[in-house]
Amino acid sequence: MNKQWWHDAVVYQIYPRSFCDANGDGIGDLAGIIGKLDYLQKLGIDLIWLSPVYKSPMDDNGYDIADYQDIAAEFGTLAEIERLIAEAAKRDIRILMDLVVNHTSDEHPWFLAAKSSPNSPYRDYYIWRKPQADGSPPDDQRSFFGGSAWEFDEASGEYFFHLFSKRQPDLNWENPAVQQEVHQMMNWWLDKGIGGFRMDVIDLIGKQVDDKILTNGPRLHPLLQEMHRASFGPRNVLTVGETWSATPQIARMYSDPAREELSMVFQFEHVTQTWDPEHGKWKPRPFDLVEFKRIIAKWQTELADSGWNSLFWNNHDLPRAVSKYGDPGRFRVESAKMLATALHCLKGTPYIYQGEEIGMTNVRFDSIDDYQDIESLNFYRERTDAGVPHVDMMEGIYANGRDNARTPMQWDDSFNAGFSDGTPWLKLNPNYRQVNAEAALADPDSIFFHYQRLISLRKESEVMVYGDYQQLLEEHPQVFAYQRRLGEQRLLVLNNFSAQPVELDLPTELTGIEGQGLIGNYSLRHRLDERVSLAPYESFVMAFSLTSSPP
Ligand code: ISL
Ligand code: CA
Repeated sequence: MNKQWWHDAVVYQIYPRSFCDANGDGIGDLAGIIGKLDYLQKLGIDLIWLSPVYKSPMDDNGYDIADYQDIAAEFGTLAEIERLIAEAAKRDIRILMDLVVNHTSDEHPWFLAAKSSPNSPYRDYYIWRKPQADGSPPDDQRSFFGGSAWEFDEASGEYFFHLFSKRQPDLNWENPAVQQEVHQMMNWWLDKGIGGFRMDVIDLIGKQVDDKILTNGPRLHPLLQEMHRASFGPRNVLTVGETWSATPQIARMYSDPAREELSMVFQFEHVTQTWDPEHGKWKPRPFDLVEFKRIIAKWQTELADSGWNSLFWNNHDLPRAVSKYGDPGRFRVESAKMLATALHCLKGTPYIYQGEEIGMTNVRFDSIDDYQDIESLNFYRERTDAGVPHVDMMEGIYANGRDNARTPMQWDDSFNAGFSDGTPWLKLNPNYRQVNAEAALADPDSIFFHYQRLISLRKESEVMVYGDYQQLLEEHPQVFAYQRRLGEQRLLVLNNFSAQPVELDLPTELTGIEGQGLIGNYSLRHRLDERVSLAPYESFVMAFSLTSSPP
């Protein structure tokens, strides 16, 4: 495998609205992020994925872009993002911009022009279709945010297509002018010295609406190859696509370097595993560790030789890792560290979502009025109108609503957790008095320093970056165990995913092994006996070499 600089990199995702508010208007901003770069440098990360900061009416918190080459006033200015790029570079941190090009905002000048007249050269930048004979939408395609994917435009008597909110019209990627505009815009950002792009719902750009093909359309990979050629290809940056529909085979198409598409993609199989197969995220089902292990093993082995994995527990759309997969109560600290170890020792590029490094948890607000997320609010309205009881909807929102990830970052135990001097745009999680960055930095044994150690291990350990993956104890209902192997080098990673202690009989080839304890959330282990006992959520990593420690 050809080595790439991002193979041993760790990415930290910032949701700017919720990170740090420097001017007291209740909304996080670029100046706030710049003020926290020393904190991120201390953590040791290499890149920041910045969720969108572009000019936007904020119908979907910036995932509705009105100008790709300007910054929303509430976040700052172009001069400030240039300062962020430069200040980050001083600390060896690069910025990944969020590329949202499946759709724009309905306030983007392209859409305003498109809407102004069917003869506008911009009309064909979007997807317009005539109504059916009875005036109804062209088909029954639903939007991911509820309701029809078709919105009627009175002036022209046609419908336009939107897979997200009706204020996020989908771009028409079959139009070469759209492709060129996007490539130019990407180059404009690349010229500013950014580290690459995270590509929002990129698997949708090859859609063919008349044939009801949305994801993985026939033009998807050619479009990405064209994008690679026309923009980032020669720049040596990191590109990661958000691809809900990827199978390992498809992920190899995106990320096999020989195909010249992307560095890697986010796959979501382990996420949707916890959703109801029929009703989706609003009807969660319990986490099944054995199934989870099967999914991870599949991705680890199928992308072993060509392609590259990205590794994540959570992001700005998903619930907090420790609430979903660990124990947000009694074993919050232990389980947060265990989850970190389990993920960071896999092969791929790890992503940390802001607050994960201090073990932030999901939130439970009583009233729907305390929620802001368009997806949660639309679904709440739609389903309660259809008779679903309030309490049932709230259970779905508590488990999987996007605002879980978006409550303000908890910096300290002072007013508003040090996030803002004003009124935060979204209420805080009340646990900020205990769970905050200041407390974490004051405690050498904190989750923060556990992440710091995992990140620095990645820089030191070749087997952690390039070793192959070998699943152990496949059917064990509580323990996630695996080995990484590179030449004679081995990493053994054991994680108890439960609040119950476990007595483990290791495979004979592992018993009696002596090595070096690299990290642990209870203690370091340098030797394995026949039986290994793991405390609640205990996890440890041992490095050994086949030559120095014959079985
Ligand atoms: O989590 C989701 C699946 O139900 C959706 O909330 C989400 O819309 C989907 O993951 C796609 O996400 C991306 O595109 C959206 C934006 O709202 C998300 O924040 C973004 O990550 C539209 O741009
Ligand atoms: Ca602000």
